[in-house]
Amino acid sequence: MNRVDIVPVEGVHPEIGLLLAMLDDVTKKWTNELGRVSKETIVWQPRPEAHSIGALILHISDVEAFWLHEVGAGQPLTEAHNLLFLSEATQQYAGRWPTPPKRPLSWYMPQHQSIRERTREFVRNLNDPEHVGRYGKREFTLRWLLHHIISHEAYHDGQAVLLASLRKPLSGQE
Ligand code: NI
Repeated sequence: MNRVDIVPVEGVHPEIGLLLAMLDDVTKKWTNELGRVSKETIVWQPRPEAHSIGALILHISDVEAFWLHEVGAGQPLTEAHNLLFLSEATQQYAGRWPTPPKRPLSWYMPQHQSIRERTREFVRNLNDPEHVGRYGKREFTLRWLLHHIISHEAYHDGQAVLLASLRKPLSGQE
């Protein structure tokens, strides 16, 4: 019998290790499922101001940096970060998504990876699920912040995979 498990990252608090392992597992699954997509597919929006794969990758990364780097680790995001990740141009609750840069996936994924590397560093250093970050009038535990980023990425990654599938020709058709 093969056992299926999620193996916590070692060398940190067990809850932190489990959440870090879950976060990387989510990323691995959707990036595998997305596969290779062209620049044209990355910037494609099914209607004006709609989601695109490119804007979704930037948004997933940006939200991770906001909650874990700024709120969790107390490292404010820079203006350069906000411009690169289209933070202000992305108005997801108003249903407005910007047209992302026409760049290959080999440009987009390292943006996500660089955010993830800083996340790992910050979270490993904090290494306390009860650590509290403040935003507005609320306090957020590091445990909740990691949970939130895992579910946020899982929520948006399926949208990126769906957009890629909408661009593929139906089988038997050109
Ligand atoms: Ni979002």
